Amino acid sequence: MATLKETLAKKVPALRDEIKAFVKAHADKKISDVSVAQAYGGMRGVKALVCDTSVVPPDKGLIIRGKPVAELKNELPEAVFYLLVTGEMPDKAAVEALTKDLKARSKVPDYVWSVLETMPKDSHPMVMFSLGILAMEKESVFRKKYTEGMKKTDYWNPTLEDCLNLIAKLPTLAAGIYRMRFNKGARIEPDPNMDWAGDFARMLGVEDKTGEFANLMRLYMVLHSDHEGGNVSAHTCHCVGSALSDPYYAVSAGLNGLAGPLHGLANQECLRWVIMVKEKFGGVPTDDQLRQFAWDTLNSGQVIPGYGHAVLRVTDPRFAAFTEFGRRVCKDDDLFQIVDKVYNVIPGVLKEHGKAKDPWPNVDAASGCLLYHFGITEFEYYTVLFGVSRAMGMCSQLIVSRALGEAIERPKSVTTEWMKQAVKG
Ligand code: HAX
Repeated sequence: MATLKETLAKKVPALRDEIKAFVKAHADKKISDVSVAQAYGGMRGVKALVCDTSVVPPDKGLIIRGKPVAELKNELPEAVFYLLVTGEMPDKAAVEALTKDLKARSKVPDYVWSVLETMPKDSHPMVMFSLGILAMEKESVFRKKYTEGMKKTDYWNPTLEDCLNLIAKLPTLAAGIYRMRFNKGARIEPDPNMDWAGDFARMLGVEDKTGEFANLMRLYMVLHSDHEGGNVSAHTCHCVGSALSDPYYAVSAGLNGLAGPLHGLANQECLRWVIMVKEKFGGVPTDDQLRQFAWDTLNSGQVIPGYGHAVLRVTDPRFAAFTEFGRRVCKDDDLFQIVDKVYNVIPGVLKEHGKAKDPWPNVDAASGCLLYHFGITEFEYYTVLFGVSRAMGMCSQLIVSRALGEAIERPKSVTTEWMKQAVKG
């Protein structure tokens, strides 16, 4: 058994040397060209970032450190975090040690609750979540060590400490926000004997006689954990972290990007759309009714939430994992049946519509109806769950960046006038 920190400490020096030598040997080799369309079009496809925690091949979907996400769906999120950070799958004892370590760090300072209690009652839960993390910045070990004076080669160590503290506290913080924001009663304290995601499920206070809600939370936390480096939340976190802002600043910033409707907020939008379908047709519609409803959405200038992706060009394997769970646990649920039917109808509609490059469902298309089934009916909260999970990916990317001593981000921007001159040339 080697703890996460021991494994990382063993790997970091060799990894740093390997990358240094690689860059020195190939410094001038070109890996990407940039077109005018890419510069104005969200830099889609430009290869200018390095992220070793995961890749998303358009025809396969998420692969974490060489393992397709479908192979990880029965693992605990703690094991996946260990894998993300170190590139190695931990043994059972190492997972247990990490769970224990996280539980020992899981208390949220009282001043955070005081800050959140002063917020307007109708604040978005993502604002509360992001602010709660930012409020905890004074706990940063990285900032303290940096202020005292620290060698660059040591940066990864306090970054890891901050990330472990942060990840440990996120379920407590997120569950407390759920109970506060939606008047669910007093906060439920962490249980030191439970796993990270199972305890999160318990602290939310959702009734769970079968234990399947805890299983859903474990699956949810694994599936949303990482999605390479260029998506808005990961890239924002990386960019802010590259200025050596500590993980509290960087993760809070990344979550503010996750809160956008084209990114993580799509899961709340998606369920809203499915419920509109159910209300309009008084239950599960026919294929023709659903097709017409989808066209009405598109013709009114809106997107079909949960469908399309900037990188993927197949059904998202994370969607497939959620629908497999739904078929096992709630196949007769009306909303789940609509989600299943939407999958049969929407890709055809989007193909006919002819705009979306990817007509297939992404991760957000199925998760909401499962949460709703277990009684989490407050859509506005869904992105917070996504955020708790995605913090694992953002943190692992930050730890690796600090271990490699990556530079501050500073790409060159140009003016439209410069572009006009450049295309003439
Ligand atoms: N419904 C309708 N139109 C869509 C569409 C959808 N689901 N997906 C893409 N399009 C449209 C785009 O709006 C764009 O139209 P314009 O040319 O008029 O601007 C056109 O098709 C081309 O877009 P694209 O290249 O296929 O897609 P992008 O890389 O620009 O955007 C998005 C990817 C995910 C933002 C997009 O597919 C979308 O808006 N989907 C719906 C929202 C959604 O599900 N977001 C969550 C994505 C997963 C995620 O990050 N979760 O966090």
